[in-house]
Amino acid sequence: MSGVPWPTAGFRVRSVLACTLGAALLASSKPSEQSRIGFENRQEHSGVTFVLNNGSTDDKPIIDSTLGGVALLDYDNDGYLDLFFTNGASIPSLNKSKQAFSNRLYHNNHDGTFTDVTERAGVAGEGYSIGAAAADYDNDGWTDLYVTGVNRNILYHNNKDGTFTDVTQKAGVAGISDGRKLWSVSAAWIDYDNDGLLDLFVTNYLDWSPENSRVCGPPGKRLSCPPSLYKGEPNILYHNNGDGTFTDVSAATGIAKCIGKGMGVAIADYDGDGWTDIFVANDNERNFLFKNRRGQEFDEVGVDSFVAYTDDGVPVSSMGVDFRGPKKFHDGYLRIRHRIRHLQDERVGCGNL
Ligand SMILES: [Ca+2]
Ligand SMILES: [Ca+2]
Ligand SMILES: [Ca+2]
Ligand SMILES: [Ca+2]
Repeated sequence: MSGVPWPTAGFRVRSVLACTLGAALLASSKPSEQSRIGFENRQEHSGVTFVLNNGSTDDKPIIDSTLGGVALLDYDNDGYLDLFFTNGASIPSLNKSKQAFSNRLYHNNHDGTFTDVTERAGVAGEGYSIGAAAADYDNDGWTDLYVTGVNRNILYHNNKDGTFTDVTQKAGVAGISDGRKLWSVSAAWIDYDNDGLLDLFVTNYLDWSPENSRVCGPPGKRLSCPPSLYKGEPNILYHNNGDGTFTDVSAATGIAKCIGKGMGVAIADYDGDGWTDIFVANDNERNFLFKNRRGQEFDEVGVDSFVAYTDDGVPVSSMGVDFRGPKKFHDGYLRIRHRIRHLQDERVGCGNL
């Protein structure tokens, strides 16, 4: 697309690249006002030296293909977004046994450069980290940080002085369900009950451990095994109690009964009823759309809303997700209504994937 001369080739662009429909229409209607957005790779001189290290081994365990995560947050309230990266760990120990596995926080210097402040901030992390989500969960005006991972989830409280404190245990958001740490991938801060306090939704992926790790392909030519070889997991919803602690309300709200292979999560009030809903992108399983019932419980309505499957009626390897353009979503899923309808009689309930 970058080589297309836009005003003269606008029609061709629209024909080939449906994803750029809006931009192409703009180009054809107001060619003189079109904008060109260009990007320049400035990493080399930015001071951002982070290198992702998945700690993979010759057996290619499936965890090595699911990181890493990044969060943009203004942790020091100077008006400039700072950068946080998650990183892997040794396998099979799942420990950050060397600095190359450290998560990293970079302070934005306001001049296009960044300074690594990980050690001072105290956010190098533990375990095999995957994702991150930043928000001010205690409404003190300073953005806090939640890190997901295979064997360790961490909630960092912002101390307002450039440092963070690991408050995971006190807060009760370790990602443990029925005494077992689930492999967490993504997280979203959401005030699902409209009480003014951000609650925490965590997606969980596969029932993987170093002990049950499968191998695929011949020795010396191992490939990452497909997720179908592992059981899925329930997601977790934590209610913010307002005193620095959270309560796991996954069962009480109906979230826990839906077993999937959760990767990405997006939140929005898609039906405009004033209660924020949750979409979970499941890897090679049907996606979940959790409709919020007035902050009390959730109904999983993915199939009924035509967002569980593709327009071919099959699940795909859903990973990243975002809400955008309600009219576009509506039109798109109306088109697939008839293809999905036949599945409704056969569909399985949550917990039976
Ligand atoms: Ca900042
Ligand atoms: Ca805070
Ligand atoms: Ca809340
Ligand atoms: Ca809603």
